[in-house]
Amino acid sequence: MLGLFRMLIVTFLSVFTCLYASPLIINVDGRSSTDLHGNWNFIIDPYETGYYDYRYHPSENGYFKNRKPQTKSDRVEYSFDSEDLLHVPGDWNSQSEKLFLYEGTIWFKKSFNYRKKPDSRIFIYFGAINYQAKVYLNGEFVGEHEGGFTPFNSEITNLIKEEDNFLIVKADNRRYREAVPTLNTDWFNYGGITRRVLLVEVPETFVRDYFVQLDKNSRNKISGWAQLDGENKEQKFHILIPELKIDNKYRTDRTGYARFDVQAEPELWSPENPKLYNVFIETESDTIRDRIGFRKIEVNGTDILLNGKPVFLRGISIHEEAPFMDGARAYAREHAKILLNWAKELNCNFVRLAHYPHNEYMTRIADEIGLLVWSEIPVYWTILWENEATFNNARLQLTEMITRDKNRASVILWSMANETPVSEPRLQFLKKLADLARTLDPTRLITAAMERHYINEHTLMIDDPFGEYVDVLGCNSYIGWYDGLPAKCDSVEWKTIYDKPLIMSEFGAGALYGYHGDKLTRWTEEFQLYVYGKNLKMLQKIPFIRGMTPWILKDFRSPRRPLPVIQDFWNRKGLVSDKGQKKQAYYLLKEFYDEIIQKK
Ligand code: GCB
Repeated sequence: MLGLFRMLIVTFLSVFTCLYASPLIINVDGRSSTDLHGNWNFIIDPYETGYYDYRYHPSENGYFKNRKPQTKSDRVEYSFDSEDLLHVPGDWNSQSEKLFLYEGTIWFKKSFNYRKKPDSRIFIYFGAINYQAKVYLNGEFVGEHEGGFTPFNSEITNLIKEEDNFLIVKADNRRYREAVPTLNTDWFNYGGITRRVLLVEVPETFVRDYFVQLDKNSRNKISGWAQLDGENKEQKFHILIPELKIDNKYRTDRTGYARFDVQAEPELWSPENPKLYNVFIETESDTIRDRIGFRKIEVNGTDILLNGKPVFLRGISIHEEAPFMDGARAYAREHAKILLNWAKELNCNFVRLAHYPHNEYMTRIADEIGLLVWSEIPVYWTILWENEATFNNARLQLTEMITRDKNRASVILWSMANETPVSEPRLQFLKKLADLARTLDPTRLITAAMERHYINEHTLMIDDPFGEYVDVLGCNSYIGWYDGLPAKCDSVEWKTIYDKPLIMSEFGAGALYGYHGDKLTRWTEEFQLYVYGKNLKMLQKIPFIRGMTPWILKDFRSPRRPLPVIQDFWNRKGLVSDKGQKKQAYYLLKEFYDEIIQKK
């Protein structure tokens, strides 16, 4: 019955969400694939001339046809064959000065040859394109997607040739009011094919998706499901975990779906012991391997329990920007490694991946090196709560985030929103998202970064009505930066109406690395240090606090931050500068976290 219910939901979601793309394939690392990385041709198209005709109707002969003059008299007013190239994956803003602030459409083209096995199927997979994408192969439309931070794929089995394929992608990063995020954010709107592009080759019937996690209610049981895709849906399959001597046999139903429960006593995953197991799902036609950790996350009153024991989340917030690149969207495994190792060095056991789903490299590496993860969707600030298309888009991004990362032990929290103003339509919107998240993944906790308000001069109250629907309260607060001076922290008391744990999901202050002065001179490292010192003292007095993710690991680009010399379009709240230099507050937080570790 449950299986049927789930199937109906998944079918509904995939029809609804993937109207113009195929249902998402997970664990692309575990499959046979070829990347299309390298230099791509491109055309900048601010008026979308390559898409609309002069009556603003979609044109049948857009740039995706890649037409070439056949005779010397032919008129073709575009060409991909310029010397200018853009590297994929990568944002365009950081690759060309003239594209630095560009928001609009760019057409990309890549030519390739590909020899596929006779009976296999081929999908074109994009890790992310910001923000809207249309994809064409050999002149034919194959899929489209909206949302800048989640993957999608389209089947191209019947279109791909052995030679002279041309893949054309229209990427459009214009911001608009109904979008998720909406027009105003505090991060840089990097455009383009920002994550990897793969040709994924799978057998005719393959394991498209699966969920393999420790059962919510038992430590000795691994529960989950698998979903096949293809003609031959009813198959025998095995779950194999060789290290645990598990080889259990099951059978999928006529929809290709099967649930399973496996009795097992795995060594539990934790930041101190990030144990991962090889897990194989082997069907009659396909075998997929993943590296999966097993752990339990739950709440009890104001405690967060990891594997049954209370845990304090020593965290830091991170934007997905490449270190040492003068502002660029991170796209490589190496970038993820550097960012997460900085967090490790800071004595963190937890990271908040703000304000959108990060590259899969981040959650994979977090699994490997032992960092707990808060993952969120860009439902940020002033979303249009009453607009159906906006809700559908948020729902799609949430679904894709959970679909991709639901087997990562590191991920413990799905966050629904950041600093969204309280209202009834917003409450309904977020409630529906939280319900969906729990349906898609009953094993993890739900949170959101909420606001708080003063009930008198010295008392801050967390009573956001959405607090009722989360497992863990998140709260952003900037006492000493936007709210008074640092000493104000001494007199502030925190209260909540909820019996739930709190993660202080943001606090911080801007400082230019190397700029010094006394502790009351804004933008100095000393001022930032002072803000941290006072906040850390205040936070220790909150009886229900169980974690924090100060804002933020590294300075990041933001068009909201124009102050010359100091900001120059950088948000300077990083503990590490854009060039990787550590500011004074970095060491204070590191020491603070070390003391927590020592006290354990
Ligand atoms: C916030 C936002 C974050 C901003 C930060 C700031 O509350 O959640 O996205 O970047 O403040 O620096 O003002």
